[in-house]
Amino acid sequence: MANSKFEYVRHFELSNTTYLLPNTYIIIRIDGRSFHRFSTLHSFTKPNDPRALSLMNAAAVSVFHDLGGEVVSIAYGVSDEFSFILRKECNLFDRRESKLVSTVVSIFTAYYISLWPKYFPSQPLQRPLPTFDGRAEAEKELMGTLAKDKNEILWSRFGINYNNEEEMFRKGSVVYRNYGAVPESSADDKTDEKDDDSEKKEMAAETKPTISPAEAQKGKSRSQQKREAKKLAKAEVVIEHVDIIKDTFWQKRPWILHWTL
Ligand code: DGT
Ligand code: MG
Ligand code: MG
Ligand code: MG
Ligand code: MG
Repeated sequence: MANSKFEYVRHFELSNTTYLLPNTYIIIRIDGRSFHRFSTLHSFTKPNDPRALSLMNAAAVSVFHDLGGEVVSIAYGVSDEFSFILRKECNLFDRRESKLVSTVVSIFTAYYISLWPKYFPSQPLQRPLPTFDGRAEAEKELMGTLAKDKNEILWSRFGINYNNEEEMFRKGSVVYRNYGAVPESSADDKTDEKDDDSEKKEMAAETKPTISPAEAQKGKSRSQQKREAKKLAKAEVVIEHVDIIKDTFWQKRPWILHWTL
């Protein structure tokens, strides 16, 4: 093709590669393809099927393990969607968007299918098999984005009758590496038994991190920081159903946003 009249084709191939902005969080959002149909076909309970959500969570945990501890910082899931936040410093695939998105979607789908019988022992997987789409966004600030997502999902998509539902249904699922041994579903994260209006207002407000990266690392030498980051990369991956909008979630887990590799 070189030096031929078709050489112009190369131009389009090259311009196809997007490198995501360095030193920003990468958010990879995956979403079940035609899950309206898929959920009916597999008799998911309405509106929330604990088996289906637990399977989503398990597939998300598998993404953490498959990619290793230095890639995904935190993930948030609800319904047929999961958002994976990659660490700012992540340099996997030179931050090429298509490689990152296709890899996460592929890992997630593979585990969703292979783990299916564990969560749906009496419900064989039917065709069309489950598939997911994916897209990437690069974000300077993380918390506002998650707040927006959650706000949108909870209020505009599902309505407001969520105060009486199970934690997993109301709050979605958050997946992260538990470096700091935060007590499971700690009380502060749960104190949100408010009326719909005040909660709605709170969710609409953009939350800002209350600990700066400098503060979180205060008094630590570079080598100490590196040691901690290494330990963090091996820490256990946990699933919680807690409020991620409030500052307390982030204050108690400063390593999620602030620890650098
Ligand atoms: P898409 O994403 O454009 O390919 O199309 P859908 O059909 O996946 O639409 P989407 O993602 O906006 O909505 C998710 C669908 O999945 C929605 O119809 C509800 C269904 N779904 C998700 N989780 C559950 C569940 O736990 N139980 C039931 N019954 N349905 C669920
Ligand atoms: Mg969709
Ligand atoms: Mg979908
Ligand atoms: Mg969806
Ligand atoms: Mg290859």
